[in-house]
Amino acid sequence: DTDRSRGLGDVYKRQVQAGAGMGLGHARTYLKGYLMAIEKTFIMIKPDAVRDRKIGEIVARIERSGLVIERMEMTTLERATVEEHYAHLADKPFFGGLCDFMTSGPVVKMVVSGLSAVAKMRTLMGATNPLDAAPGTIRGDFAVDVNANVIHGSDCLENAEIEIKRFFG
Ligand code: DAT
Ligand code: MG
Repeated sequence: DTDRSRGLGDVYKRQVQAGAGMGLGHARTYLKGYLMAIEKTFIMIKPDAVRDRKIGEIVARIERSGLVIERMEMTTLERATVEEHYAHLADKPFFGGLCDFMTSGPVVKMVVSGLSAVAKMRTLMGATNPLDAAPGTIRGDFAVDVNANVIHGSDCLENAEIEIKRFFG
């Protein structure tokens, strides 16, 4: 997986070199790309999508975006792990139902890497509430209910690191 990350960097370096002969506007675009970091984010296909046999379509969208799936495993989560993962929502009325849902069947957990992988995956996923998620996003296309919204993705780089440790050790 290190090799694949390095490969991505090389592609980008070539683009930056190609940008050296361009005008200022293009050069700035290339420089911005060069400064974007290759990140790792934690992604989980939730039990509703696994039950509905959407794993393949969701994985295809992630790969088609140019991001790289570095690790992937199907597992059924322990309730304690879910409670820790969603601790920021512990005082919400839906917390119990959320933990029931997340332990109701297997999930597919992943480490996904690439340029700005955290934000890129949030864009691919769409808004938390599928009613607000744009068509073309994973939640917009595969979910109708905030109680079963198909996919999890880390919301920032710091949480990505914490979540990768939590779910992959
Ligand atoms: P996200 O999953 O987009 O990061 P979050 O961290 O705020 O959103 O919430 C985690 C999950 O909790 C979310 O994916 C679905 C559930 N959830 C959030 N708000 C909810 C609500 N108002 N009613 C029911 N479930 C909700
Ligand atoms: Mg969240």
